[in-house]
Amino acid sequence: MTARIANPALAARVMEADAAAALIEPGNVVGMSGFTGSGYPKAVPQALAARIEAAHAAGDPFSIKVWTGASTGPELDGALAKAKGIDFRLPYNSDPIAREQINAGTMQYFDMHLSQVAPMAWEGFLGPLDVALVEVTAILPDGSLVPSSSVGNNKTWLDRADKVILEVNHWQNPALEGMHDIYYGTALPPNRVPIPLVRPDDRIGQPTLRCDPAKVIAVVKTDCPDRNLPFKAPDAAAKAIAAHLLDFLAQEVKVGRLPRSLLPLQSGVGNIANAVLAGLADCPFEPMTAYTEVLQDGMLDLLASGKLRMASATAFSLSPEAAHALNSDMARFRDRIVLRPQEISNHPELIRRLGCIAMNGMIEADIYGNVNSTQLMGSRIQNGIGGSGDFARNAYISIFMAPSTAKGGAISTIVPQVSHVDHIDQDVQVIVTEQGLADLRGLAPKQRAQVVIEKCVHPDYRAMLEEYYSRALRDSYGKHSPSLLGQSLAWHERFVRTGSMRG
Ligand code: 0RQ
Repeated sequence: MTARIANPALAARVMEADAAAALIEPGNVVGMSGFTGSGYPKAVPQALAARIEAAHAAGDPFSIKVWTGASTGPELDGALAKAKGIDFRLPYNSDPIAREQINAGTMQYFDMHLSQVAPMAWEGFLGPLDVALVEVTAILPDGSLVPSSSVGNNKTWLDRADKVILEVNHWQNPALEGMHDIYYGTALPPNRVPIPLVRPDDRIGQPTLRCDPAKVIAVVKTDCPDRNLPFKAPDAAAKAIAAHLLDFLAQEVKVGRLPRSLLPLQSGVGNIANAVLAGLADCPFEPMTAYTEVLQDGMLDLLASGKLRMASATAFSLSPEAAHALNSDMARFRDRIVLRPQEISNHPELIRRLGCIAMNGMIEADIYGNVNSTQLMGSRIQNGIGGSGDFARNAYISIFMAPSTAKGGAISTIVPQVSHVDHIDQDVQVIVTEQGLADLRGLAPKQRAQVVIEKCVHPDYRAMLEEYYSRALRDSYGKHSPSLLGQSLAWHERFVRTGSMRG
């Protein structure tokens, strides 16, 4: 078996990764495939990194601008960042080397809502795109492309780029063919029309990506696994957060605010999200659906057990074991999974219409329910906003969760004021820590503060927070959302100075 390249014109453009990388020029903007560690190109970025390193060794400047779907893997972001080859990056990153360079101020990073990347590219706001570098599963006889384990922004990169380089990855399961739904009905205003999706399972497009063969300058064969990272077993805090959240959902069903099958689930990445999904396996909700951006292990387990009827996403983000389970039983899962472009998986219109239950991690929240998802101590990027804003603002219920402390207790994640705001209080309805769950729906600021302090803060920080809040109630300039401007960020300032928020 070898990579499936059934179009003769494209088969004639097969070359080694080094030769393909030589076609990318210094300063090029390269739109790459890849979303949460799946479906990203693996060979050409590494060959390009080697070329960049050689150029630097010879004293020549060489860097590129990288656009992707979301996070990729060490062969892409890691290799290119290590070579100091990326001077600008969008829209989401979790690579540690790239993160270090962003925080050192040597890489520019445009952290965007994931639903907005493709529209902004079409609108011309991001500038021209020189090269699309996209991993696919196969090339069909008519030159159309079977997408890989993520769709992300590939449709837009292939359409917008002047030149296209394809990696055909033989490692990807051929049975992925037919799982994708690529919608070509988007248009720019004033010609935009409603997107005809009313159920999470609706298929509104075609299973393959279109690509003008005349633009394809190279095709590279690969046989490389995705970056499948193991999940940590949920710790006590993750289990407690999951338990609070599942109780809340059960109560919502009981009082009739949610149907017994819940509403389409959106779940963020990470161990807490995975613990919540694991907890859902033992709940009476069924048959559930998911309209989300990533399918992680917990979702796959729910699909396998039948609790989850179907799942719509833009990418997989699986542990090695789950990737193996999926690949060895693809036929069973294929008809119940739809992978879509991220402008559709994360589309505000669709999230609002479907009534998603959004469950995302956070860095910190304040007493009024503003949430910081991205920046440690207000200035160091962790990953990026990703899809959390797309879902939070438009969800039926928008939930954020985190342990109540970080860094061994030196940081309280419930603070007087967040050091950076990603999600304003109006977009945050429920906050959960291992201490408890704050249901903020319908509450005014001072009512919200009371519930957050009572339910979510760690006991080590409760007295400090109560003390701050009572001073704010007394001395604040306004009494709508009492705040002491000179003191509300003092906890963060103390951590930066001393290594602990504790007084
Ligand atoms: O640092 O790695 O040095 O120990 O931040 O924290 O606890 O590992 O968090 O993996 O659950 O991710 C918000 C980042 C949480 C994630 C965030 C430190 C902590 C650790 C990471 P170390 P954890 P998780 C769908 C939705 C935005 C995108 C999103 C995220 C590190 O959920 O990226 O939601 N969300 N997308 O020690 C200082 C605090 C801290 C703190 C934690 N208050 N102050 N440091 N840390 N809290 C998916 C996509 O969009 C693709």
